[in-house]
Amino acid sequence: MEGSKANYIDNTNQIFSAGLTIRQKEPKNLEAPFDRIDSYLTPTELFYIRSHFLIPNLDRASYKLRIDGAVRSPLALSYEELRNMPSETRVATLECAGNSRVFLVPQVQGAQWELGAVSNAEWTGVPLRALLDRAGLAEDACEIVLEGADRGTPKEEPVPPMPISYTWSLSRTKALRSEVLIAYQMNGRELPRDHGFPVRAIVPGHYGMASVKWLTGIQAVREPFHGYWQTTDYAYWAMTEGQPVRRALGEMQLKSQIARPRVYETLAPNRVYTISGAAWAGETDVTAIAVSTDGGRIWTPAEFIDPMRRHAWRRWKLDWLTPNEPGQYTLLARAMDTAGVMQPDKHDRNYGTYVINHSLPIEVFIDESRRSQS
Ligand SMILES: Nc1nc2c(c(=O)[nH]1)N[C@H]1C(S)=C(S)[C@@H](COP(=O)(O)O)O[C@H]1N2
Ligand SMILES: [Mo]
Repeated sequence: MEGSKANYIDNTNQIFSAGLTIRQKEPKNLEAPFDRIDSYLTPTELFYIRSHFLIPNLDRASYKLRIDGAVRSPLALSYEELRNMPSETRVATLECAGNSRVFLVPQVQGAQWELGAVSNAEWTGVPLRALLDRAGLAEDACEIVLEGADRGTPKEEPVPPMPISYTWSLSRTKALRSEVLIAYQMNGRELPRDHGFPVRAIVPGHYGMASVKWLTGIQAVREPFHGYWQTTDYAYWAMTEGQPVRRALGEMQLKSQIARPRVYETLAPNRVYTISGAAWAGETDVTAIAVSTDGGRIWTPAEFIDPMRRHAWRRWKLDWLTPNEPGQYTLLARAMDTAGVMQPDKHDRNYGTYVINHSLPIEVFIDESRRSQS
């Protein structure tokens, strides 16, 4: 295999984990080491993996992508045909809606993600819009249902009456936006099996559940789609006219996370320590980060490492002269977007066990015994 990453990914396209944390062995749910975000793009072998069923084994030669439903000319594309269409490459951050769940008190059900169910990569593929144009999307199609090849019976009540595939629908508006890709490459190489080989959707700005892996079907529908994943699983209580209504999750909410120091790290007193992290948002841009080292009383602006780029995270840093006084200190980071909206300081319970985008407290210890170390 070509390239310097050949030692991580072999020719069967399986990732040899180099630093991912197992949250669930089967199906495969692995967390990225968020404290190691030294590069803007997360190396493919360190990108988090979130799967609901066993990973399907698709092969390029027999692969077909169906585009049907409310379209004038349904079609089925082979891998080669898809590869021969004009492609685009763009950077997008994926965050699982359950990222940071371990910070919820009291503890809730679900994978106990810490900070690493988020990663950033460069994706190459065909805009979904080009495929819908080619098939002739009907005027009255309101949603586009993306279907993956993985199947099974979910365990959460209410359990569907038969095995189901992983599906997610996008509004017509989002599906036609230029950023939505039907991707076959990640960081300049073929998609690894764990990340959707041979083809997946990438829905920048939305939580990860919309970026359907092992994509085999694209179906335009004339009625809103109410599949299991977006009603029972990834849904929340929205308020419309004073009434709570159940809605599918969508846009990622504004969030910053501290990567270093790590939770409960011990640091030397009276020494400059560079606090660093990353921040992202869904359909808006992150314009400022403030950091507190005293549990939220005083806030200091941090400096961005990466430029502002819609749908991609921005790493940031701040030099902190650690206190002379040993003890426990609580670090917080708070992002602000273009509209001046600030990251919340509490989890919104209407999101249940998802959308944990409040400022997460990182407790560290200033340790006297580290004073003498150089
Ligand atoms: N077919 C299929 N697509 C899927 C999933 C899945 O289980 N099956 N998981 C979704 C969820 S919840 C997330 S967060 C992202 C994770 O993508 P990754 O594993 O490449 O990080 O994939 C999404 N796409
Ligand atoms: Mo997710």
